[in-house]
Amino acid sequence: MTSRTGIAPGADGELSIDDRLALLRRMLEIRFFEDEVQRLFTKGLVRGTTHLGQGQEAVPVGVCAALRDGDTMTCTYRGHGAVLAMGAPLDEAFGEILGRANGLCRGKGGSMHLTDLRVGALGSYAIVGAHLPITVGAALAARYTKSGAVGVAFFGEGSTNIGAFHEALNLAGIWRLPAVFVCENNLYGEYSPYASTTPVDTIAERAASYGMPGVRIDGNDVEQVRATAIEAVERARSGDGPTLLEAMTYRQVGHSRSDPAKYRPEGELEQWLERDPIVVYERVLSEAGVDADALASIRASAEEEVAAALERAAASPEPELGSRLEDVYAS
Ligand SMILES: Cc1ncc(C[n+]2csc(CCOP(=O)(O)OP(=O)(O)O)c2C)c(N)n1
Ligand SMILES: [Mg+2]
Repeated sequence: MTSRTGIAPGADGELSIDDRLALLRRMLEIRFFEDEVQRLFTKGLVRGTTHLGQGQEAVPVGVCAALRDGDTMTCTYRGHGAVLAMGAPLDEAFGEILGRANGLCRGKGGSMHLTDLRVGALGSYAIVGAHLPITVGAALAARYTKSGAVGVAFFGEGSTNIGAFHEALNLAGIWRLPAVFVCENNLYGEYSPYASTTPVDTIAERAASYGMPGVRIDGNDVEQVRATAIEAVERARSGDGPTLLEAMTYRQVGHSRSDPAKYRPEGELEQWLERDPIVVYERVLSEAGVDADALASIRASAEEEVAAALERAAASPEPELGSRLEDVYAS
């Protein structure tokens, strides 16, 4: 069975060059997708808001490469990368953001609510922390039905100051549920730097309160993310309980929409741009013998695929008026 990124899950051995190129390719698709969303937003074609994650791609791509069919994932409003890393089609993701009928939620959810049950993406949630108990529920369901599935939740470091985080980890810890909690520590919660809101040095150490391992990793190193996620996923699948991963990363853009991120100290962005996960990985692959032409052609074909997906989404009609009463229910 192949993972969500198209490479063998849980393969302990060295990644083949093809596997490594698949990881790079998925990161590039997500990057080009989000660059395009930013352009669409500036042109006034996106209703509502957007929260982009350029610079954080290695976290969802590395983690989802450790998952297999049947596993589930929940994420936040900054979740385009996670949903695409699970394998949601690019054109339907664009369609959702543009409010088109071909959208993942038929155009009713928008950027903050990308969902694709076909690939185990149980939803993107705008309420900070709200999805962690949902992943606990998915993990409990997996235990109850003996499906062998693992539930993953992605969230920011700011979310670990909210009650739902603590309740979710407590329950998952006491019941040793098959869950992996992935904190994308991008150093800011909206406009507040980490140290101004969080009284512990690391998020990983919060795991101790809930009887699970907490591991801090370089979230801009896709292979390190994948390797750590494989261990956590295997631990969960084999009945040994949940893990809290803290992936250190950086959002290269503002919190949302047109936030220019003026609150960041001078030079910080430039330092992190040098550690851009895609640039870093291209260098790793180049040192491993992949030639510059091959890397350039992967870039070009990812860019083309994203452009073609956008064209298909833009050609999709707006939802019919009558569809507003579909997918809603009252009991
Ligand atoms: C319960 C709740 N409180 C406040 C907000 C407003 N809010 C939106 S994003 C955000 C910051 C979250 O930061 P973090 O968890 O670090 O995630 P990041 O945005 O950095 O990915 C806040 C406070 C919200 N959406 N929900
Ligand atoms: Mg944050």
